[in-house]
Amino acid sequence: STSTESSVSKFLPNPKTVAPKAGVDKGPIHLVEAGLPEQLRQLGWNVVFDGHHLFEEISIQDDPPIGILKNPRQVSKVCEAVAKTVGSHAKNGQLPLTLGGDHSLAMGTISGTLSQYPNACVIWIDAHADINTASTTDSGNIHGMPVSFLLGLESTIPEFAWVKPKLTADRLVYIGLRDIDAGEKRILKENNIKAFSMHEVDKYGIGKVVEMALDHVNPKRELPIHLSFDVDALDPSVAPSTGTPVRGGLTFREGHYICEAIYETGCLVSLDLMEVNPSLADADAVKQTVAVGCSLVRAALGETLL
Ligand code: 4U7
Ligand code: MN
Ligand code: MN
Ligand code: MN
Repeated sequence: STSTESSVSKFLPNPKTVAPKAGVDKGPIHLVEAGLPEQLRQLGWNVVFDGHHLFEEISIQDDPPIGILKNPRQVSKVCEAVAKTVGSHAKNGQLPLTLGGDHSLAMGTISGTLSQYPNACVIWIDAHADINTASTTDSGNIHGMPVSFLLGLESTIPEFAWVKPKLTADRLVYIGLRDIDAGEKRILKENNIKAFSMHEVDKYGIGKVVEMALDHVNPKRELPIHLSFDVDALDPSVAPSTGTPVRGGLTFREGHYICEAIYETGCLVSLDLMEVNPSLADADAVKQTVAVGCSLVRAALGETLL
């Protein structure tokens, strides 16, 4: 086996109540049932599968909106639990793999990663910037907001006071953006956040874009990396079963190249695969999306073509 033998992966879905469109909670179950744990064992990983976290014990019945934010207490509590779980696995020297579920979970996973690796950088692969604040969001969907909480741009909501913003703008980079709200564009500019949209992917090619992204957040290739991969970064023809598809996305190979190149740095310490939603498409589309999701995770965890 490779350098991965003493590492461990784990899997966490999130509850239905967090998903603005029902069904995103079923994504993780499909990925596991497609054989992802066994596929990672084949790559030489010692996989510890915690089981599916349904968070029934922290299910909140009465969770009225705060402003227009949907399910705020439930999302907050689940993310806090995820932060603890991810943090404790990281502390044990394990590499936490979190399968979502919606991308608000990254508030938890990245908080957990930063608790063990305070100098970690975040590579965020997405069609969206997920950096709305309570005052800029039009949808009230918290999966469009996690980055603003992690950066401390949104600190007005007491229910989310547990999020200790430890991420700095210079340790965050995006690849794949193509659907950014006006308020988000302003936030990206004001905070000088580096982003490679699909325009840059077309212009420079994915190899150069990943190199530039790494040069920005991790110039010496020595800092720990948290990779948060929203499957909607891929083109909808490649990954159709997701809640907020946007045309003009990454190809199958571009998505995989990102994962392979980050694995090659040897710096990956934590990995999210988010927004697989099996309820939103026909059976073939679900199968295709689940297969590509498993394949991306394998690529990030060391599967090579040769
Ligand atoms: B995802 C959006 F308005 N920006 O805030 C919003 F376009 O995790 C989309 O990237 C957010 O899938 C998408 O609701 C969140 C919208
Ligand atoms: Mn996202
Ligand atoms: Mn997205
Ligand atoms: Mn989405």
